[in-house]
Amino acid sequence: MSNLDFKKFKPFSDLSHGDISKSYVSVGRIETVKQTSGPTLMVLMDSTQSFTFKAFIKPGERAFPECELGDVVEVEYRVSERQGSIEGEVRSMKKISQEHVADFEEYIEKKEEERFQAKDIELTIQSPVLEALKPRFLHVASIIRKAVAQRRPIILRHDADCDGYSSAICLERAILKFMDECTGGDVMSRYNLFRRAPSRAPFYEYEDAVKDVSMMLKDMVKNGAKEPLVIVTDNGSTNEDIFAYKQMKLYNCPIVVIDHHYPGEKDENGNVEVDYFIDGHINPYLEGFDSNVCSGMLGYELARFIYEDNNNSVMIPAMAGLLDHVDGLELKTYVELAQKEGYTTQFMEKLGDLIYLQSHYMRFGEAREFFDDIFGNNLVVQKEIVNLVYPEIEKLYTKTRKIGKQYASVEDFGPFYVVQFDGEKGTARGQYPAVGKSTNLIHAMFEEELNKPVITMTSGSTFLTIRVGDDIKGLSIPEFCTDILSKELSHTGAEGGGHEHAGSVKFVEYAREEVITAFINYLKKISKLN
Ligand SMILES: [Mn+2]
Repeated sequence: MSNLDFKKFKPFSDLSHGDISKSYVSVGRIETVKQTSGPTLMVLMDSTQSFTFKAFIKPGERAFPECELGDVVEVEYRVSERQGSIEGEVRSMKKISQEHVADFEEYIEKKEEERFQAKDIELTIQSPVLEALKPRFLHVASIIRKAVAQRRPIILRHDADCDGYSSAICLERAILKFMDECTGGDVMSRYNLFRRAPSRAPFYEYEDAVKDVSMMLKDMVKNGAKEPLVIVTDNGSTNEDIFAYKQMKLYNCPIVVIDHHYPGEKDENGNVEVDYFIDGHINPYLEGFDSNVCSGMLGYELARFIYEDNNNSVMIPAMAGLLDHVDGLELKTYVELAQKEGYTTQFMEKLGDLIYLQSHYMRFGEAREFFDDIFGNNLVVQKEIVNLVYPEIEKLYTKTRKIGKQYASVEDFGPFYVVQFDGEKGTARGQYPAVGKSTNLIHAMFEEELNKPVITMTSGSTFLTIRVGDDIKGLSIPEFCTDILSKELSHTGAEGGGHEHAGSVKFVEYAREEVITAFINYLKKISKLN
């Protein structure tokens, strides 16, 4: 048995527009087969990259049916142009002999390994947190690069706030850049193999996973795609995400997480609970730090390990940190670097606020090109959209504050004030700002006006949203949920959580008064501690 000499075949990465009309022979594995109403489209991959071929017998008829998905074939073709890209017009195609398939697999695997391994590069800033996370950056970047190199579809899930978008856009750009390198710049691959989707709940919800699975299965049947890699950012580290992970794992999807929310304590194996369901995890808590290095910063650094030359501006991690209200050395450094590039703190805060508004209107939509522009692909749009939209946002905020001032009730609890606002009577459904943001605005307004700390409660028939002033001690919303709601009021269907001083609770409509009374009683206890 002789070894197949791969050197005599034309590597796909060598093909360029200069080869148009020339004929070659190559060997590759069939990665995609798509039957159109005209020709059969096939994507082949060799040790260098993937390349699209067009084979035609009759309109709508599958060409070379003996060559199936996953087969390694020898293909004779002529290079032609289609919409600015190049592709191969197949003259003949045949499966290579069984003994040579093993050679090919071995050869391609070795080459792939070299290609997808992330390079150990420097971080953009000096930070003990990021330095401690470096092995995790390398591990997760290699998983992502491998998926791209192997034409595995990618679903990028993220929180729908500024930090979540910031992290996701940084990753999206790096992934698409590396994908271009792997496909020779094929535009369709960017849309067939990559999808970004915001999650409305502050975690990867089961509803999201069901949508992802149904799209994935369609893609597998229709386009012969592999199971997708799921990337979750600015969400994903907490127990609430596990149900959705279990759904994706039923189909063997690899999953990686980039987050800065508290993931729970490590067990005796050094794992947090979600670690048993995912393949890679970046979170400052895992190395003994806290949430002050936010997802936008983690995504910005990780993007460089995926593809170093990725067009991300240092303005993005700075803006993410400002809007997520984090503090520390990293925020300070990124903001200084962004200022050197001409971005003022004020501009970044406005732009970040604008992302909340766009996200609100976009709901589940990807809006890839639009967000790419807002994040600086088009610097004129980035600048002008702030001038265009921010005055409108300010009007909406002023309106909300006035409504809050008129209708909210303020009660003196001794060491602090309790502000109560009806979120259903005081905000308009579907309009910006919604309840969460309105609560922030009203809370900030009363904090500024009153001479003691403030707790703001916005309630509706099925929810209670809470904001607590920094100086108030002993109060924890997650603790209220676990100790009081789930123990004493489990019949209300109440469920909730969040951070210590900002969170929300959902319950059935019958239970509104009960839950509010329980929280007021909890506050009375807290008032004695302050
Ligand atoms: Mn965040």
